[in-house]
Amino acid sequence: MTAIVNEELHQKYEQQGYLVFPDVLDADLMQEAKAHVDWLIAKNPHLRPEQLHTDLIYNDPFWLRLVSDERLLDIAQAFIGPDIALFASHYICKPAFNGKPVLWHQDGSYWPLDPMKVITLWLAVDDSTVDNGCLRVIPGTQHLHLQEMKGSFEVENVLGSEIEKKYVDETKAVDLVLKSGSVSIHHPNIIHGSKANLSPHRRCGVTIRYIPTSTKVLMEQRKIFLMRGNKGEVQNHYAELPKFDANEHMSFRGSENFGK
Ligand SMILES: O=C(O)CCC(=O)C(=O)O
Repeated sequence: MTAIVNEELHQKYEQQGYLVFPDVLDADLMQEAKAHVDWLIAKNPHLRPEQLHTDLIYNDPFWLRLVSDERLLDIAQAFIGPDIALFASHYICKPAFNGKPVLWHQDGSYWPLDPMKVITLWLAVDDSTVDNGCLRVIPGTQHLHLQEMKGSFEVENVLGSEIEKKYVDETKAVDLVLKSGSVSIHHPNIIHGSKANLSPHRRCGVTIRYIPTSTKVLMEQRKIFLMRGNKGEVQNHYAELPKFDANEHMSFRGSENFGK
């Protein structure tokens, strides 16, 4: 379903710093995404499933096919305009019974972007519920300036850092309960996180960070992908799409033609 982003939704995003778009991607594609997560986990036994991070995307046609989906780009375009690059993407897959929490943080504090124009789409791969550790946001905190995140290791957690507790009023937190294939978006300054997964159900979501190509990535070694529109004037480093190789990559619908 193509999401319609009207003026009312834009205003809501301005006020809350997040939005939810139900049923964006179809069940067939989500089946492929689930198979992809299983494939990635099997291929990377040295990584925790919460840590299937951006480094892996450069040689992964299915991952790139997923984040280039026009339905996702249409949502991104409504917030950052028609010239779109992918800056980062990360599967945060919390296994049943011992999935780690993500402590409260602001994304923008970790990112070398100038200006900090970026939209995160969070795509539910599995159904994401209160029990299995869905994403939680504190509406309105997108108006807080970016703070320095502090190292935090008291409890095992995905990022190893968090925002100082004085900025967090957990009583205002909203749980983003999403069915597989649904999407939430959030602002780079909003305070958000998620609890541990102690339930018998896996909770996997993929973060997708899109920037307008007018945003400069201040990190020499980071290559980004042009997803839609033009590269424009700003000198960023662009990666080519990998060509599908059946010996190396996960097969998916249309994979034979990917990158050709
Ligand atoms: O998936 C999660 O639980 C946390 C995601 C997150 O922190 C993000 O999208 O920035």
